[in-house]
Amino acid sequence: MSKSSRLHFTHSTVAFLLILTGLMLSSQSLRGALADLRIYLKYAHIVCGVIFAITTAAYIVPLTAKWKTFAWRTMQKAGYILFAFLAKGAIFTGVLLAFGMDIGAAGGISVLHLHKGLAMISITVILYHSFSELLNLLTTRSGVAEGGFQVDRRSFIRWSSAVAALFGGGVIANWLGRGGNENLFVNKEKRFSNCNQMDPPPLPNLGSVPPIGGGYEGEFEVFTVTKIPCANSDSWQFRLFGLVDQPLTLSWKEFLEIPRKVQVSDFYCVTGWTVYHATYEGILLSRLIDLGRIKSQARYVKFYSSDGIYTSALSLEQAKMEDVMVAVLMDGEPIPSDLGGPARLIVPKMYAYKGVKWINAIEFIAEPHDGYWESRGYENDAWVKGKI
Ligand SMILES: Nc1nc2c(c(=O)[nH]1)N[C@H]1C(S)=C(S)[C@@H](COP(=O)(O)O)O[C@H]1N2
Ligand SMILES: [Mo]
Repeated sequence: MSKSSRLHFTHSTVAFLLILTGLMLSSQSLRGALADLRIYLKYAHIVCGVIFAITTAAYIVPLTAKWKTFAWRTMQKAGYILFAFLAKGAIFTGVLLAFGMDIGAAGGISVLHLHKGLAMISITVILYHSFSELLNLLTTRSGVAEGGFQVDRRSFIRWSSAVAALFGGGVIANWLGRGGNENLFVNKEKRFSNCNQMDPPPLPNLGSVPPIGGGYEGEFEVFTVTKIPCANSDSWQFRLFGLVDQPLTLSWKEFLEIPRKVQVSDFYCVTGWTVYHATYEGILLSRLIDLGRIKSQARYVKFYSSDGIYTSALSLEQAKMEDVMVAVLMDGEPIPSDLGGPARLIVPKMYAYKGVKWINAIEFIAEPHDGYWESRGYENDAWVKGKI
């Protein structure tokens, strides 16, 4: 193998692995199934990204040399420029993601959405490039591509492969979109499903309607590792148990009688998307802790979800932070089941994997507990860091 074809081989293999691990990380339908692998997939994706960046840079010298000597067709040059642009963007956003950095509420678009958008266009370009090169190779080898008539035929093949590539890119984008309810770009019109039947609904306090935060910006991705559970006010319960004087079980009605607070906070997912200034109304966790009348041995608070699988935990000190709450309303409306309603935990200073959706129980414990993602490599102290 020549030096240049070795480079091309490495570059394309790495690009393939990059796309594969990227798709596995962003697929919603595989989120639960791949949970144990997630942290390794993430590292593999980053390592591939670094090699991809190096091999992309390694193209600069041979390409500039070729650029001068060959009378390249404009389209070909445009193709290289486009790909270089996309690669640079994908690498830059990838670096931001790898270091957990955020670009701020720039039109509500998160780094992750930019990264995915660039990746989608790159995949289309790569598919087109591979298709046309492959067909080119096949047709020249069998000798059909020479001669006047065949030139038409070749351009026909090129065009049809372009269409096929676009179609393939579309299918992939659609697959990702459907599986995850994810949008590449902001979609304010989006409505979330709500299968909860809660009677009465929580009455918003002053500040919730109209939301003092002015309504959230950005886009939630509906994340779950299980089927979305649906709640009914007749059977819904909230339990406080563990190291307490007296375990407590609250009905929906009793739960709604506890005073609530309204606050505005940002919502950070560790994978790189953010929702800005959502107005939450909920019961402060410190209030629930007081209600629980905990024993002195209690050092940690463990949270349960009605999905029966997901848990997380905070130290007692963290749980008592003034903005940690079990929210029932967001921007003045009941939190839909898609987003963790009827009640979900909100821990604004930490990544959202602490924000247990469909929360239905709190246990006071003496030893730390590794929750669902924490036992799969995520940090227990999930402080949001690296905000630019
Ligand atoms: N029960 C439950 N809670 C959960 C999760 C989950 O899969 N199940 N995912 C967590 C993660 S990683 C994030 S980013 C947020 C996503 O919240 P959303 O689906 O409302 O956007 O919920 C968190 N709480
Ligand atoms: Mo997350």
